[in-house]
Amino acid sequence: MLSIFETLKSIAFAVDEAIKTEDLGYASGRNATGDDQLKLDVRADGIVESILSQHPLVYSIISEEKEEELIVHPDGRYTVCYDPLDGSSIVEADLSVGTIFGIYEKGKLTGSGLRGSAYIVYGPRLELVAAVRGRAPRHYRSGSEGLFAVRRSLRLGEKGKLNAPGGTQKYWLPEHKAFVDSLFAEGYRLRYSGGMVPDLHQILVKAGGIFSYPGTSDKPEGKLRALFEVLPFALIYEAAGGEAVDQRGRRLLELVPSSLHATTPCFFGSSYEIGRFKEAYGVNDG
Ligand code: AHM
Ligand code: MG
Repeated sequence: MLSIFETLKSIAFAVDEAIKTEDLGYASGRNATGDDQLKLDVRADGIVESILSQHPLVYSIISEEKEEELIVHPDGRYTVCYDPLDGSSIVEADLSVGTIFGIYEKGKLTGSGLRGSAYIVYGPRLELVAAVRGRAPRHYRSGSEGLFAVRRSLRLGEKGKLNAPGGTQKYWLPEHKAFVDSLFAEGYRLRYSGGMVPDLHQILVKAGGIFSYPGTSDKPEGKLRALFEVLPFALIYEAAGGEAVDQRGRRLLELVPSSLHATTPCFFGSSYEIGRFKEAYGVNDG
C-alpha cells in the first residue's frame, strides 16, 4: 500500500505539469456519466493510467472517465478507482482542482473493501494526502525537494467553523435548507469553491466544519460518485477522527454501490456538525 502511495507522487508532478501548460479546450467525447470531457480530463486520465498500471500490486484500475475496469496485473492485489481531474469545470477559472484515489481489495468494490485512499490538490502548492484505516492521514506538500511530509498529521477537532454546502439551492429539500441556515445562524462561514478536493481539504487542514452534497429534488441520489469520490474521502475523514454519512445517517464506509458509477448523497465533517445534521434530518443510524 505504501509503495502505491509513493507512485502517486509521480502522478502528482505529471498532472500538475499538464494542468499548468496544456490546452484547456473541450475534447470530442463524453465520459461514462455523460459529462463533456476537457482535453485535460483525457490527458490526466492517460497519465494516471500509464503510471498506476506499472505498479505490480495493482490488479486493475477503474477511471471515473471510463466505462470499464482495466485489468493490468492478474496477480495484483488491489483495484484502484480514481477521478483523474475532479472539478475540471473550474480549472478555466484557475481555481484549485484535484485527483482522487480509492484503493480497494480486488473484487470488493464496496465501502468495507476500501483499504486506503488519497487525493492530490493542484493549488498554489502541490499537495497530497494519503490514509489507511485507523491512522491519521499524512499530509505532503511540495517544496524544493519534491513532495515532503508535513510533521503534523491531519486530525479533525470536535467542531469547526466552515460550511461547504453543495448542490443547487433551488432543489434542496426543506430540511436541508433549514440545516444549512441553522449553521450560518450559529456563525459558520461559507467556504464552497465547486471543487470537492480543495473544499474538503480546507476543512481537514483547518480541523473542522462540514461539507455536504445532499440528495435534491432534481438529483435524489446526489451528484458525487461513490467509488471514485465519496468513499475515498469517507475513509480519510474517519481516519482523521471525523464522520462521513449518507442522507439517512448511515456510515458511508458501509455502503455497497449499486454500479461502478453510482452516486450517493454525502455529508463529511467533524462530530458536532454531523450530530447537528442528524438532528435536522431526524436520522440516528450510525
Ligand atoms: P466532476 O467530477 O465532474 O468535476 O464533478 C464533481 C464536482 C465536485 O468536485 C464538486 O464538489 C461538485 O462537482 C460541484 O458541483 P456543483 O456545481 O453542483 O455544486
Ligand atoms: Mg469528480
